[in-house]
Amino acid sequence: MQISDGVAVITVDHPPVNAISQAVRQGIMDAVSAANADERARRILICCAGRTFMAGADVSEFGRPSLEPDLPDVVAVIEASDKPVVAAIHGQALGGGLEIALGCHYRIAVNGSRLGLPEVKLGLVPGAGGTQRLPRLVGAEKALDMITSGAPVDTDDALKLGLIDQVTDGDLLDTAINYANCIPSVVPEDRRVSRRLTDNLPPALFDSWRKSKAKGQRGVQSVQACIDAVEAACTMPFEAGRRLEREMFLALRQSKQARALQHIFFAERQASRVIGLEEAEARPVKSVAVIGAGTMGTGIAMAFAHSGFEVTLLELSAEALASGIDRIRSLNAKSVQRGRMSEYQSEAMQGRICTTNDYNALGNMDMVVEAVFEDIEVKAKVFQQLQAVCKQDTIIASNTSYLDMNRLAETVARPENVIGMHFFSPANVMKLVEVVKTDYVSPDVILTVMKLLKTLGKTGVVSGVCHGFIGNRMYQCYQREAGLLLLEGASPAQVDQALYQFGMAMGPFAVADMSGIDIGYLMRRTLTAAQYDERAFRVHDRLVESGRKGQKTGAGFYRYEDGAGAGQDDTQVLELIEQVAQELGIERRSISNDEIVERCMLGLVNEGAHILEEGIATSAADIDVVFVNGYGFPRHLGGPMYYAESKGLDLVAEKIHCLAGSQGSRWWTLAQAFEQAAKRGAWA
Ligand code: 3H9
Repeated sequence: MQISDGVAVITVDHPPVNAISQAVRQGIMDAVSAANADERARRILICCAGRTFMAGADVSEFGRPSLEPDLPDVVAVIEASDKPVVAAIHGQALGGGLEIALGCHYRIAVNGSRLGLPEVKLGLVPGAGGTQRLPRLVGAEKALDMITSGAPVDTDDALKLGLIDQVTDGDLLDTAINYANCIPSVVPEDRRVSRRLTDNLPPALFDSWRKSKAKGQRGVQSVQACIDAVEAACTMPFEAGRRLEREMFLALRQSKQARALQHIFFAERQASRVIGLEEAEARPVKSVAVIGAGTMGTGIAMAFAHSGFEVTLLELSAEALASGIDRIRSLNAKSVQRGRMSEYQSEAMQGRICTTNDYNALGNMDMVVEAVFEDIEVKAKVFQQLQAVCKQDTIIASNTSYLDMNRLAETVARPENVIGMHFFSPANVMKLVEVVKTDYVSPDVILTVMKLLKTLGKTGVVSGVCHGFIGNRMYQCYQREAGLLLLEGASPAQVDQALYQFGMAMGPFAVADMSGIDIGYLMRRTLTAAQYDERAFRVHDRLVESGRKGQKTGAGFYRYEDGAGAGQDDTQVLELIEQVAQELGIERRSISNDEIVERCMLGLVNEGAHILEEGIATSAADIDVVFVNGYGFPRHLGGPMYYAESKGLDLVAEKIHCLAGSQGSRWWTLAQAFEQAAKRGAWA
């Protein structure tokens, strides 16, 4: 603590994000007491060193016994301070960080800071008074929105809501000290937020939030607990509400869901720290081009432009280019309509995308991402044209979902500049990108791409080269089991429902209809019989061959009437399934939903273990990140590998042995990595 111009400045300095560890809690508590006792100080300021205000409680402490002082007590000491306390916020004030700021009597923030209570995303309720103080400051409905979504607000909104008192573009410390010297020297009663009254909202309103969140954040316990806690703020005195919040926090902290969500939180961060890049140096990327104005190309161009990059979109056909630009305009218009973007942001973003049909315009590009048709010959031709015009060190990335990136890299003179980037559709929305590491790629290129993805707000996961990389290779095994279950007696609706109830965003047949069954059909034409189980996909293939390609043709596994999004069961499909089962001599039987979920999960996990053994994925946690961010796997179950570990790897391995007995060993051989992990009880 330092005294500056009559203000006791308490600076938290705990890199990288000032997470509120035991030492930080103790330090703040002691410093507030010392400042109150120090005659030189008339006011107190809490600020942070480094890149951000406190980003929350130290999540790595959650698995261990609690250490005093507890955060709620620290916040109570701040709020009870006789001398006025000002929080000076920059970067992010999240979770416990915002709760500390709510305990302060005044809040000032640097323009562009973000404030929020993201605990729900970690399977928790805010545990240091956030659910009780926020409704008293910004109103119960806004608090419900912020706490159940976990989404932060920016300084414009925070000011409008009364969450902060002032925004500054200047030097935070100077401005905050001046501000502190202008506030009353005695804390006005309503500046202690816990003393304020809350809104008197009707119970029906909380019930309607419960219902709507039960749909939107299906199966996530912490969301419902957050609503209960905010309701308590509206119906109970502060102290009773705070005690209830604390009980909920402590109970949820032990929950399986919280552990799974925290696993994914750390796994996502670990995925970006790629082993072997310690000596690498990232190349500067200022100019970017995207080849191909189809759905993927335009989505990728939007992702770059959205993050402030100037993008050149190349397409040879004027017609395709025009329709690509139309697509960008209409997607932006929808975002503006939904309030996700302002008119101004949309215009500015579109203004950053320029178009060309001439490869010579790409001479100065630092990076080019090709997103043309998924065919190695077509892509190789694009690579030839690129190497003729690009600089020596231009990074050439290929957006591919399964092609052999080593072969593609071999088609150019500088394969060290070539990398795979498997974006997921829609590429401007989906966070996951598999970064495909060829045998030739330079570590500098991998590092550059991983850093770039972070700038784009994406989660990159490095994958080795194999057909389908991590995600699609595993997903094919999941689809295989779903396909076989149809033949053995289930219907598409039963399989989809069982997996939806398990928590998947959509069932595999609804997904196939949505993305087009013909995509998998064309991809399978590139495989040999040994690479997949033809039986499992025979119904898919027959549907495509009869013109039923999914939603786009009005029929696939389901029938879609008048363009309706939700499909209807179709007796023709059920008959086709029975016919194919008969052809293959598969006897149909009654199948339980539990068996459906188990078979599909085992299919995923068994392949995941082979992928680990072959070194295609660096860790089981990386696989989890792929499935949670790219395939609609429920985040609160932590990803397929974590899910298997939580069930007991020895039990899961035993089930795979049993399946090898009943289904044959072709797809059910246990990887050695699995045998070893089962003995350890953990993947690593
Ligand atoms: C809470 O507050 C509970 C309270 O209500 C009640 C308590 C009683 N703890 O993401 P980055 C690490 S719950 C520990 O790459 P960015 C992270 O692992 C908490 N470590 O940076 C990484 O380590 P490494 C509520 C944390 O700039 C490094 O910091 N708060 C924590 O892209 C850099 O992280 C949250 O949920 C933490 N709380 O993003 C906020 N946070 O370098 C969680 C980060 O070894 N954090 N680390 O891999 C975030 O959302 C982002 O980290 C943030 C910075 C936006 C802050």
